[in-house]
Amino acid sequence: MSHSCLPTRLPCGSRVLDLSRPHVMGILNVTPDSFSDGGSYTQRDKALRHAAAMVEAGATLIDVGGESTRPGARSVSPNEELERVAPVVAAIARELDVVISIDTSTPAVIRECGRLGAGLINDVRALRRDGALDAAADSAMAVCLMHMLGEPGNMQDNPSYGNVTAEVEQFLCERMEACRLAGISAERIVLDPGFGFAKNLDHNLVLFKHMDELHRLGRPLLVGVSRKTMIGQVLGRDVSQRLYGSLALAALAVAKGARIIRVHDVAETVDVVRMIAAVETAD
Ligand code: PT1
Repeated sequence: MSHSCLPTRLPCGSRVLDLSRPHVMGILNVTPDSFSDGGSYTQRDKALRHAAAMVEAGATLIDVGGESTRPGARSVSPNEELERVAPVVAAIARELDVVISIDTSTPAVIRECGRLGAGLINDVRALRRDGALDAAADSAMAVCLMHMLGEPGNMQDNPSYGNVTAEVEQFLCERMEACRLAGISAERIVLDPGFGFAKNLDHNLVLFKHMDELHRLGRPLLVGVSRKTMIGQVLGRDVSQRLYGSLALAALAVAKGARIIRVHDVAETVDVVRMIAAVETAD
């Protein structure tokens, strides 16, 4: 299926995302640093101001994450995760005109954030945790199903594929079927190849090149490559020097039909995406 015949309307709780054009999702991490003030007013206010700046810069989704899922990250308890993200989700829902995405695999977090006004469940585990399918089915939120094998703690230990694109497609197809059986309609689903999740550099590059094949599944694609190791490996750049590499991949992902691009550098990516959209909608 070519991406030109993909659905253009994604229901996200009480909001609808118009996918006839590509969107930029801004990353909002609410994982406390070493000077931990998790759950404090300062942390909440800082997160809200960062979210507001990203919306001002053109982000139409904000992805709120309270558990790091980068390679090697450790997991946090559901209560700790909820204490971090719930106040931030509530504040964004109150103050900003934006779809709130919640980067979580935890059923209690899915349920509470849905109640607080979140519009999309962004689950790197594709609703495989116990109770996650039911929590999603009981909500009206959209769902992003991402490909990963194993857990963030061990996923980069020698990942191996015969045909990475075919295996990612098969996995996503199976998770869509699990959603269907749980009562989550296909109209709510977005798919993500999961760059940097259980994939080495070659896997990431081949999968990126062929990601348009995933459109056979009939659902919009979300892509997250911002500042990732694959860019550092190709360019020999430290994480602070990966903006141009990230923008190149954002442009290429949109050219291949991806509809949501998850990034740290919102203003820069919005220019890239708007320029491509202007050309693609010309006639
Ligand atoms: C992603 C994603 C995500 N990435 C979605 N959610 C992260 N839907 C968190 C590295 O190689 O791509 N899609 N949530 C961040 N995870 C990583 C993974 C960060 C790998 C960095 C790397 O550097």
